[in-house]
Amino acid sequence: MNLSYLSLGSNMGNRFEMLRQAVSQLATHAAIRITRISSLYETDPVGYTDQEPFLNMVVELETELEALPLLDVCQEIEQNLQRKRLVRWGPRTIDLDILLYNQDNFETERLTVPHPRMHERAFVLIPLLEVNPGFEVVDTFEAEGVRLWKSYNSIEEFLQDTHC
Ligand code: PH2
Ligand code: MG
Ligand code: MG
Repeated sequence: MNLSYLSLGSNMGNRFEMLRQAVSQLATHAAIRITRISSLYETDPVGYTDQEPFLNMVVELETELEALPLLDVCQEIEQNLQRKRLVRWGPRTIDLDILLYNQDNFETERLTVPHPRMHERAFVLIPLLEVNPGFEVVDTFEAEGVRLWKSYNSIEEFLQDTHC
């Protein structure tokens, strides 16, 4: 079994519903078991800053899938949720990024693990540390621009929350 951490983000349309649908599609995949979810955070846009704030979260999962098939699943979910990306780092309905896959380090054309920019991004590190406080974060990072938005006691509670 493989352990992986994904970052999810949305800043277009019903951001909450995008995250909920994405987590629901991961959770119902036969080869994936979500083991923990972070709280949802509202975060100032990083990189390309002239866009709406994001909702971000991190999920921990166990999977029988190798990393590239897991990436395929992430990209299918992005397609299912009508992702349209016009600008690199620009607004998107949903973004699913593989942060970590076991202890692996590799770089292919499609995927680099660990995610190359995760260590400088508070919108990734804060929810990641919430899910697994054991991670050693290399540098002190700026925790600005990341606000707790909503917390859940369980994955089920999140998936059943249709009132946001
Ligand atoms: N994703 C990006 C670029 N900038 N900023 C925030 N706050 N949250 C994101 O998920 C995000 C971003 C590229 O994927
Ligand atoms: Mg991304
Ligand atoms: Mg991405």
